[in-house]
Amino acid sequence: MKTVPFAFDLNEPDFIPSEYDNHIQRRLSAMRGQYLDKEAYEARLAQGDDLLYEVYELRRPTVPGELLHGISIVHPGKVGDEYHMTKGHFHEVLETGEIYHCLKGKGFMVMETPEGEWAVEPLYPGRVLCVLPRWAHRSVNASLAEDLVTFFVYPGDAGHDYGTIEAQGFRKLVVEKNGQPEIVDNPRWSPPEAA
Ligand code: PAN
Ligand code: ZN
Repeated sequence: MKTVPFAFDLNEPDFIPSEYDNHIQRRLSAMRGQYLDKEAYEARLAQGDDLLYEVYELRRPTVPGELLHGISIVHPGKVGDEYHMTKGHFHEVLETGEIYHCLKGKGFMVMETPEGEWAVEPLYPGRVLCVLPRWAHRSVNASLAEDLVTFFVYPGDAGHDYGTIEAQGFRKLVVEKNGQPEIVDNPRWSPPEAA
């Protein structure tokens, strides 16, 4: 980790940072239980454990005041009707937000609060998205041809809570219908008081 101000390049066409501390690769097997169509998931996994998305992190100390940042790349594809997506999470320190800047591709950020409020925002090159504190977030690549590439930055002490989302998924799913992305209800989801 650097102790003096630093800069790096996001080289086109892939936007892989010229420097990074950590490279996370999430494969299909890491997404068990996240896609609604379990049969389609198992059938695809039987064909191979494909790489679905990658994160290049510039690490910083996990303390307030630091800014963690990096690049998230969701590769194109579907499991059943659902587009490739990140696991999604709440921040462990719920009152921390995040900024995303879309650099390439076409997709959506699916968001929700612990109280069940939801929002889905389109992502396209040049678009900047502010995920407010308390909002869980998942990026979805709605192109079947191109990577979805975003730059993100969030507080050093935010941490990640994946378990809450793993339990029943997000309230909304992004699926392909007649060749177009559509936002639909997740039948596995139930309101917080009934959960
Ligand atoms: C991002 C995400 C990244 C991968 O850095 O961590 O896009 O998504 P998952 O962490 O949900 O697998 C972020 O939101 N950090 O807080
Ligand atoms: Zn986050």
